[in-house]
Amino acid sequence: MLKSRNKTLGEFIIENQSSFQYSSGELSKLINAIRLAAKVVNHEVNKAGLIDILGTAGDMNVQGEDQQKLDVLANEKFIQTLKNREIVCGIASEEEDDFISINSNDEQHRNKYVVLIDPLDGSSNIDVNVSVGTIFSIYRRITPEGTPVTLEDFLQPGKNQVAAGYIIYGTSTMLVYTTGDGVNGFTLNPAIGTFYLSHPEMQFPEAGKIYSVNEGNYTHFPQGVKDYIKYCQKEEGDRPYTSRYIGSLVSDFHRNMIKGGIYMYPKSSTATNGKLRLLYECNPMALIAEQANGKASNGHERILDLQPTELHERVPFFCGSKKMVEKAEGFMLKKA
Ligand code: AHM
Ligand code: MG
Repeated sequence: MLKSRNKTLGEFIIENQSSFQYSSGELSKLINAIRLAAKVVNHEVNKAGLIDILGTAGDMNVQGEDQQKLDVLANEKFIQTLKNREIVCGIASEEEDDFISINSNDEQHRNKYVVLIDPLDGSSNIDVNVSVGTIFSIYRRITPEGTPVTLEDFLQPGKNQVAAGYIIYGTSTMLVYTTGDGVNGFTLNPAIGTFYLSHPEMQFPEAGKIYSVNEGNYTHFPQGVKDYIKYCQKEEGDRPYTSRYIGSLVSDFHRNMIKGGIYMYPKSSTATNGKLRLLYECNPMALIAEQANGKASNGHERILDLQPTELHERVPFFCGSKKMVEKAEGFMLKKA
């Protein structure tokens, strides 16, 4: 038996396949495809600093190919990998206006899963060498297998997710995911291109001392949010809390899960539903949060209970250590 700390992601997927309720191997293949695309995108992200040397977006590279923006490239890599392996019946992406239906007439390849993805979140951080991430969410389709997917297959409440995860391209590259049985984190050893289980059974501390919000928007926030921020800053008990905001959801979430904290992207007078997208940003992070003993809310309701109505809809987002999210909700209940 391998020591858990030496386990590779590949070994972990095989070992845990049978514990998954619909175990047919399909979900394992899907996670494997995401693992592969993650390595490809990681390679591209690591070259970002060389863009002026290798050519900027719109330029031709030495092979005579067009240079692409990294978020466009990441989108293509994930979609290509998932399509080529014939393991999903549909894909929705932040980078695509509409969902992509993948039809296969082959009986063997009548796939049940749809994937929703934000291929490169926080991409405005790339130019300044700050961590970015990929977020993914997986559902079983609702419509019958063998027929083309419809919008209904994608507009499922987050509680129906069978798996969700993120990749963080940071000081090291990590893949963190859940299939509904806890959250595990794997770190890439770039020398040999293998992910190792480095963070087994990740858990949000019950309470924390970090709040993450874009305070530049403070004057536009609802009164309840302003009051909660003032509470975080007040000199009392274990406060003031520390303010940390990278502006890259995956990185802010990851730090808060390890150290204890709350991430907030509230609605404001200039953005009535906030900024983040329900289907491929908030839902997957909410599932991971709940599986890691944290909490995710739109300020009043559980994110995972919300019935989506549009592919790219936005939602206010409060996510992190359970006690902190509950406290923030308390302030919003008093003053919406
Ligand atoms: P993006 O999908 O365009 O990258 O936007 C999502 C990102 C999140 O990662 C981050 O938390 C947030 O936008 C930052 O927004 P702001 O600059 O408004 O604070
Ligand atoms: Mg995004």
